[in-house]
Amino acid sequence: MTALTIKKIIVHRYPQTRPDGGDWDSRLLGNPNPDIYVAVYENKVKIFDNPDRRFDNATPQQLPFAWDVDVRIRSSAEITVQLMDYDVFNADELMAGCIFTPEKHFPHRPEVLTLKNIGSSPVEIELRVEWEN
Ligand SMILES: [Ca+2]
Ligand SMILES: [Ca+2]
Repeated sequence: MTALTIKKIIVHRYPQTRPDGGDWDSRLLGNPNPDIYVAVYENKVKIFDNPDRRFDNATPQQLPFAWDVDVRIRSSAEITVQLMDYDVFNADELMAGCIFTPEKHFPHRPEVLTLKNIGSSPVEIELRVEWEN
């Protein structure tokens, strides 16, 4: 089995509003800006998240957001990286997600994987990884 380990996750761009243009959080409850953390799924099974290490009330001026992590994934698996908005009174919200299969989309095994999703939920996430033989 070929595998790689995500060592760092860096967010360079995130959707600043919901797809409908609304705020991620209610201004009535305080700050409208999202509280950002990441989640990683391998073949639709969640294998990592870090809500305790979120960036509260995030603004674009604070970019990039970076976390040191240690998440081992299979290169043949479908990997989903999600940006999440931590919420207190309801379920956390999915802000944006990127789906890729390492060996298919990065066959030359770079140490930096750039994930982008442009459109109604623009996002750019950089993964620093270590490949195994
Ligand atoms: Ca919210
Ligand atoms: Ca929130």
